[in-house]
Amino acid sequence: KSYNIAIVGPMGMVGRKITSILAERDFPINKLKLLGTEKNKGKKVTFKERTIYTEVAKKGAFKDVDIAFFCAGNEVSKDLAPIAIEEGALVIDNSSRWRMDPKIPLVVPEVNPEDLDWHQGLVANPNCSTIQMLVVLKPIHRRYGIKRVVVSTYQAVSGTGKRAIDELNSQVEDYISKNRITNSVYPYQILFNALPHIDSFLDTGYTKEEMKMIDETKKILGKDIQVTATTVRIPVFTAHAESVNVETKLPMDIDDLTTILNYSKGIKVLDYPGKNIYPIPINCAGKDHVFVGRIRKDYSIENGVNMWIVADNLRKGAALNAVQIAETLIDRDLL
Ligand code: 11C
Repeated sequence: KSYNIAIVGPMGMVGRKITSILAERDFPINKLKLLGTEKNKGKKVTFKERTIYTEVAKKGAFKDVDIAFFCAGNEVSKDLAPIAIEEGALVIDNSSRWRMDPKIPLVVPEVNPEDLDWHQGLVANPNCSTIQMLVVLKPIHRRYGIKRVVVSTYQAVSGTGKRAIDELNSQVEDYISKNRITNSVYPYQILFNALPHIDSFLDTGYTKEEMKMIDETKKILGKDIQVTATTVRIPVFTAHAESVNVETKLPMDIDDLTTILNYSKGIKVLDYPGKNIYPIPINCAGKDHVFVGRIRKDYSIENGVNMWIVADNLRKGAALNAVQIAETLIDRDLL
């Protein structure tokens, strides 16, 4: 069987990635509709030797669509996703608009595929930094029971979008040409810097990105798990890195834990520190796995482990996870 697929926001970074991942994975597609803004109407996109022209995302466009990937931001998801559902499409939404709605499943296929069973027409894709952490936390939680997680992130500029990639590139050029370095996307120069500031600040002093990691982890893994987060932007183009400290209920043997992670779906352990082998963003960009290394006992508490988790934020953190949600829905006969 093959499906009619729509991508809402096809010219953005995640939209383009979804198109290429659908082709790479030979997703069973009958018709692919690329639905963008009025301004981008008629843009030519090549998909598996076919030429597709972008159309406008609007009411009526979803009548022949089985699965619609939304990656055009919160406003578009808020306004258009309910229309798409009404017209018969199953929506997989990359925005944060519907994630915390208790009636909406928030899914990482390796972690909670069973939550797809209660979908009512829309499945939400979690935030990129949450997805990669949860792929690693799930097998730990299943075996040892997680009490608390302390995470600090080192996030790539592509998480902000194309403008931020351009800004880092132009700061590199300005530095080399000895020009004055200017910034507009971030409040400070990002080149040679680290900004403890992703998304906007709330009255509590936390950022929205930090709260996404906390709230989404609780929704997916369990509300009893305590989570605290500090999210930081660094001058890397692709792949987010995370230092994660986990406290468990049961004692962990580090070798056993490493074996469990090695055999878990979607994870690759890279952990030979004596040989300088550990995950780094440059090597993880463009890959599908979540990479974990620097796995070591936390001697400051009874049952604790520290680790370093890296994954491509545009692939597993966004487009790939969304496509895997679609594949899992098909496997579980939930369309
Ligand atoms: C970043 N995590 O790296 C953000 C991007 O809620 O899907 C993704 C925001 C989201 O800036």
